[in-house]
Amino acid sequence: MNKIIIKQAEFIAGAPNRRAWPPSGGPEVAFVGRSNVGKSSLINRLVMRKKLVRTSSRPGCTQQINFFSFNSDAFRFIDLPGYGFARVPWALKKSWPDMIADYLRERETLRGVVIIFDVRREINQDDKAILVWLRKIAAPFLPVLTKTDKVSRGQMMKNFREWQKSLAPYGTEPLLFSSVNGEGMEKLWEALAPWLFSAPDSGG
Ligand SMILES: Nc1nc2c(ncn2[C@@H]2O[C@H](COP(=O)(O)OP(=O)(O)OP(=O)(O)O)[C@@H](O)[C@H]2O)c(=O)[nH]1
Ligand SMILES: [Mg+2]
Repeated sequence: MNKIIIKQAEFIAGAPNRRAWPPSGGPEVAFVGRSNVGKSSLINRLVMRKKLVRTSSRPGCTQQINFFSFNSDAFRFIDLPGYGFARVPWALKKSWPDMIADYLRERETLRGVVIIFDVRREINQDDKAILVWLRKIAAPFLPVLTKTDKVSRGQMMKNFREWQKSLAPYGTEPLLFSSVNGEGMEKLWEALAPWLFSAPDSGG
């Protein structure tokens, strides 16, 4: 694959609900995962923009659906609020499932979903629920294990094998990633390319 060069990057909209979605344009890939797992940081790293997407060490940083457009809308990345964080305001927690589910189910330009896990943690009930649901709506998805820089190589391989086992029932293999040292960048771009740079699947 040719290296993707991000010539232009822009925030196009932050949407708390469907009415606020921007008109569809370039193909979209959405990033989901538990609160604080590193979704926003991963997007910044992928597109080599340190401050495009707001990140925070405090969970619950992203509270709406944020749409980012690249290279004159050749494609878009969609940053979703994290799930499973107890201190997120109650109103948001209550609206989260609708906010995210509406988008994932109904956005016609959505090509795929990257589901992000912390390589140091184990799969939990929330993760399983999302995976089951993504399969149910037949959304193409790709698991990514991030924060690999936080563990030793030995520990990482051990955790990687655990994640492989946890994700096998959902029919997918995870990729490894670090937003700090860039591990896994190339493989992740390679995995995203068919979603972003090929003609949409014509068979409904
Ligand atoms: N060491 C390390 N830290 C990371 C990595 N990715 C994210 N972080 C840190 O983890 C924290 C959360 O990162 P965010 O990117 O804001 O996480 P998020 O999933 O978008 O969080 P919410 O929007 O709250 O759901 C921040 O302090 C980041 O600096 C990584 O690959 N390695
Ligand atoms: Mg975020």
